[in-house]
Amino acid sequence: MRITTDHIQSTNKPREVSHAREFNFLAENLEKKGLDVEQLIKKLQYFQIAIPSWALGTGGTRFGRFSGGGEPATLIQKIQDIGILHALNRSSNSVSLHIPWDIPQDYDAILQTAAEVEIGFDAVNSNTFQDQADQSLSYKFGSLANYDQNIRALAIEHNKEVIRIGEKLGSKALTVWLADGSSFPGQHSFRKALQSTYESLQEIYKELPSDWKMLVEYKPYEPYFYSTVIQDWGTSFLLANKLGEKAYTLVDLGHHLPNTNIEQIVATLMTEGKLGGFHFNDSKYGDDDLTVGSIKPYQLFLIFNELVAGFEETSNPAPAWMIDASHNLKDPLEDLLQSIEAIKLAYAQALIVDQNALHAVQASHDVTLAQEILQDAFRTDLRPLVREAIRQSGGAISAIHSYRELKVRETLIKERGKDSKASGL
Ligand code: LRH
Ligand code: MN
Repeated sequence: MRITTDHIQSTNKPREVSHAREFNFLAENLEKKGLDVEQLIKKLQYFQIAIPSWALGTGGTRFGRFSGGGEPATLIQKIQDIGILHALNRSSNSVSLHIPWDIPQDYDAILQTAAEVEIGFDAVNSNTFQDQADQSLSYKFGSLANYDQNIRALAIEHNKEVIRIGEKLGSKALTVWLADGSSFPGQHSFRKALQSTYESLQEIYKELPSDWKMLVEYKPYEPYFYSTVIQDWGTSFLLANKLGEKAYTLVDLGHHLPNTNIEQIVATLMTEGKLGGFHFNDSKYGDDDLTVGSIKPYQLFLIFNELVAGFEETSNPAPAWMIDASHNLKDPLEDLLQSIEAIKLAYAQALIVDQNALHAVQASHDVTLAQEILQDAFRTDLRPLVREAIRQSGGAISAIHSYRELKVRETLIKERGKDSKASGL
């Protein structure tokens, strides 16, 4: 199914008057505060979020998976589905592939389909947390950290293969998330596992093209439940520093122990110029991979407040903006549309924070006014601004409503059947 401009215009029509009234009222108030609404709109339009190729089908847990039908069974269909998202919200112009879940078969067809729906290729992800059917050696006890040099070599070669695949698609970054760890005290040597991981990453780093980045993703636990080699931002940062200037830390919002101050981690990494990217999602307990902003929208705002200030005050390069979620209950495309809107809203709220006023009250220890400045931005309903930025880009005023009124899922089920399954989590 292709979403056309006619589709967008027909579903926008009944909303244009109420949207224009809401937007004009908001724009007037923002200009009264000295904000440049046109510039805000440009920044929001420029902000694009990559869609994970592994989250276009229904996700599940060990307790079950309840598929919704019409899922993309091929990489071509996945790119077409991302094309549907991008046509609706003009905010998701790239895909982040996971290898081998999404090994391109026909590069020309993939690149042609992607070009037709204006989709590019963001970071490619390696996978040494699962054994492939024809794999001779197992990653059961680790990959880049494995005691067995042959298993480490196999995992290193896989990461080099993923870089080669990414190069053919125009990707510029490799994301390395290692499940490697232990589930029982004494199972492995923490120091040996870290040293082996570093040496293995060095081998992969040597293979990186000059204009590529390596994004080192950390996670405290799962699938191992006693230790993870790259368990926290400090370990990822340590490795990225030792590896070199092309290596950075990737922050997956779900990869933090309860009550971790993630916005402070973001600020620290930006101070060091080592914040490489995000996997946006939300969570209540563990790595729940829920819809972005569905549980902790204030934390998401505080993270973007550090990002906006950090862009002004540090030389950290623009990070990779990616979603990493799993859709166990919602229609995957609706879930992604909601996540993207939540990310753009948090960015918009951070853009209207008066950073100079905030610095002034911080310097004068006026703690009360500091909170007033932040919460005034957080409590300003900026949805009309985000919608206007999308509308001016040719997108839907309300992506979710247009998605439903255009009966996209029903059409995909007709085209692909109720039982088509997407590869991935
Ligand atoms: C690990 C993770 C990682 C991906 C996987 C799909 O929990 O966040 O980013 O490789 O999910
Ligand atoms: Mn992730």
